[in-house]
Amino acid sequence: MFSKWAKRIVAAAFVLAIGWWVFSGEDEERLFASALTEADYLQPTPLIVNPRGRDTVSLNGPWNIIIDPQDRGLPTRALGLTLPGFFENLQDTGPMELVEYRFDESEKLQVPGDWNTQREDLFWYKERVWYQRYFDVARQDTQSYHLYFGAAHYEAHIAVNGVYAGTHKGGFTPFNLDVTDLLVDGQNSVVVSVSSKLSHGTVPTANTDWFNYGGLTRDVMLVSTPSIFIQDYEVTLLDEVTKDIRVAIDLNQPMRDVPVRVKIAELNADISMTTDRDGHAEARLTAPNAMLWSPETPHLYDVTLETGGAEIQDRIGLRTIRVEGDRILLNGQTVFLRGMSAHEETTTRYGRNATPDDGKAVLSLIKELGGNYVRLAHYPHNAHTVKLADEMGLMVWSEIPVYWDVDWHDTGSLADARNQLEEMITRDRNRASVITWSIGNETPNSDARLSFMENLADHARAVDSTRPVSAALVGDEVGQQLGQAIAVRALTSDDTPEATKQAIREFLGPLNSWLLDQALAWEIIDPQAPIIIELEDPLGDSVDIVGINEYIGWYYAAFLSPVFDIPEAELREQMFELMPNITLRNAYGKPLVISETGAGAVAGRRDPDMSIWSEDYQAKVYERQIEMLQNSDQLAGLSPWIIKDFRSAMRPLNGVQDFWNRKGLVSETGERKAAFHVLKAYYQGLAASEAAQSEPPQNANDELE
Ligand code: GCB
Repeated sequence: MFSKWAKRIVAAAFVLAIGWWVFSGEDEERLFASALTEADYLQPTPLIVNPRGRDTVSLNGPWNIIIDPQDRGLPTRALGLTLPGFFENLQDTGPMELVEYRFDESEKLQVPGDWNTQREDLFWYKERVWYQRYFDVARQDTQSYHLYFGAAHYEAHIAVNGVYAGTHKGGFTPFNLDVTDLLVDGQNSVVVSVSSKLSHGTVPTANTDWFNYGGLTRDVMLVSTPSIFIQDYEVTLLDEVTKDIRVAIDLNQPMRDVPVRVKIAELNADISMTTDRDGHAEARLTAPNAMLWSPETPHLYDVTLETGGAEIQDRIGLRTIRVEGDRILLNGQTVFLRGMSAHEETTTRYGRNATPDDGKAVLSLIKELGGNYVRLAHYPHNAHTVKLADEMGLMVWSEIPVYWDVDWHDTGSLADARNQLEEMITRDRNRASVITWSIGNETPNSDARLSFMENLADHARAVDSTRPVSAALVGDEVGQQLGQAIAVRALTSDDTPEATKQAIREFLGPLNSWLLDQALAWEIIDPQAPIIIELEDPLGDSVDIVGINEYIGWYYAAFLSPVFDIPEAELREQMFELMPNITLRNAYGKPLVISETGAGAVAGRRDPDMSIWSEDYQAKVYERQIEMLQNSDQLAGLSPWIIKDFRSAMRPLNGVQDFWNRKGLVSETGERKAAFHVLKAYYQGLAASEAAQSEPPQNANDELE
């Protein structure tokens, strides 16, 4: 019927059509490239404050998982089609259906919990894991439903009943998604894909001296609210003398004339207010008998907030915190921070803290030391821990993971850091224990970094104007000036071998060497004079509390030894000798907090010869530090590094570290090292003398005696 040529033409057209269908739209794309690009990401809905004080159902427990190191479960584009990937939680319904994954009957992981310590083969795993579980909902039309994640490290994509619902970046802050329209009455399925991979563009980057455990590391819950509800609220003591309190709420929508009631029963406060057109309401009250929160009296008030028949319960402490000159004032009184730094790891489990008890074990160690303060490094810790700090009476430094070198030029990194900062503050602004928001740790000085960090400082103040902003500075000046002091001493000592003097002169270069000689000849430099180390990092000018990380007694010697050609042992000895003569200060007249100092020690290793890694050496560093810090008038507190040995991929030294950073005062299993007792004696002594000073005399005669 058709000619041979006609058949050929039809066949060719058919092949071309198929080819067009297969490759259309894919000129620029890789086969099986993810169809979920950053441009398509749906952002979480604004953060709901205090979900645990509302109507919630826990989604903790075992979740089904699929390990996906090649991201194959993400929606992909192939053959001109967009394939939904594992979000769909597809079930094969017959023997002829090809579905190459299955959540049902898969392996399980506990949520909350990191994957690294739940399965040996996932210990070093950083790529993608898919989580899935079912949950029942008795859906009510009047209610809104929100999936709340305490944290997912680092990036999470979420789908409900097969529909992609949102993405969150940042491994230590909470987020929630409004899933009202996606839920059905009865059984629902949620799928979460979590990737723990960090890169140059993430905050933090992959370069961290701590272990970034992956997965759904904190509580997951379904929060149910009316359609109009209180999204956020603040109860703040404005003045410690008048005891004026500000109560403010924000609805989830800009809606006027919505009645809201706030009760603080113990203060006989029962406030009724109505929202303005922005959905905001606020009121002031004066409570002359209010008891102020402090580490000694960590009193919390039961607060109930109510609108539309839905109640929120919270327990809130009342206190003021501010900086005046180089002092930190809690409730108008100078307070000295007797603290410790802590990572979010405990002695009672390997891995990331997941439960309130985990956090409690860490905070209890700091209480045992006689501490009143904890630096929660280097990222926001679990909400449970901060609540416990409220209850146990520990002041908190809360930090975002802007650590070492993030990409200062990348607007994406800045947006990410700002978002983590805002989520941290929003979550915890009602926690009396939190006295400062830290915008980062050891960020090296440059113009780009300064404008990045100033942006964060401004943002912190815009979100919360009631707390000082801080940062832990790397303190380049410490190493430099210590090196200088050691060089001057060596050059002026008759005991220094000529070869060493030569090495130091070579390091200084001919000009500096000549200048130094002149300065010594004119007695402008006195080799025996006290050493004043002043921090001039310009970031110090932008924050309210200047944190400095200094490791005098531990680092520096190893760096200086090859440069000066002086044996490390000798340099360590010199550091110890110099320490009582060193004064640390900042150029800005602000409160100075030693945000880190310390030394490594293997628990149980004792050595009267003071070799490094012994408990004895670590204890000596603590003793000298305590002595040295008495010289600093600006000193407002300290949080040595660190309460407990913690996991770090950066610490491989076998037989000593074995991937643990050993600067803990206790080992990973809780053995107290000698330095623990040194610091305990110091802190308990300080606490006792503070208590004695603040105690009113029994009667007038007592005072005279
Ligand atoms: C630091 C860092 C901290 C490290 C610590 C150390 O300065 O801020 O993250 O773990 O030193 O052990 O060297």
